[in-house]
Amino acid sequence: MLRIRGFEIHPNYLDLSRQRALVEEVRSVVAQAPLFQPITPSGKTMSVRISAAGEFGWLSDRQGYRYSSTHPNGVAWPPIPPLVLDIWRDLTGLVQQPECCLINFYTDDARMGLHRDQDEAAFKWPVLSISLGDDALFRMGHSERGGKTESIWLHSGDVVLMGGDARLCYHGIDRIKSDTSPLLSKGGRINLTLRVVT
Ligand code: MD6
Ligand code: FE
Repeated sequence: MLRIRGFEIHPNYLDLSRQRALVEEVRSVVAQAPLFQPITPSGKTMSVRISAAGEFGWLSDRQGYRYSSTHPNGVAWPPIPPLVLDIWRDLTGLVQQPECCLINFYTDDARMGLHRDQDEAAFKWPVLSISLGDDALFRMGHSERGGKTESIWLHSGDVVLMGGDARLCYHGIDRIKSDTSPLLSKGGRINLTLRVVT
């Protein structure tokens, strides 16, 4: 485990067979709750495609960023898959279960601008993030905008726990390096983030 400013990074936490099993679970979720490309409140189309599992999914549209108990198509989100819940329990040690598993899918040219995860009702719970597929350059900043940032490459099977001091720090994905993982046959990257929402 390495710690960068309160971000707890667990390189290669998941071996290849667990990564493959997780991808199957994600495929089953997106078969029920299709990936969609959200629009930011300012009207820009996000470059990632997203979906979710759990009681709540996160989404964005012209009305703003928020959690919703249904997919934009009106259907409830599928439950959070068991292997995903196992990782949450093992790494957080919490009895409290996550209420949202957000799924981000990145093609080669997708990115995620610097942001804080701040749409939840309370910030005492950590956010846990799982990387699958191609490498991604993850940038970490401070609790306010500006200042020096630090970046690391996240690889398939890496897990990041963002709690305590890091919980409200800015972070983002600058770029994806194509063809760096054989996990997804068509390439790209899947990121799962688990949160307690209410
Ligand atoms: C990503 N991750 O890795 C984007 N959020 O694709 C996040 O936005 C994130 O990695 C909260 C905690 C950890 C994260
Ligand atoms: Fe985030």
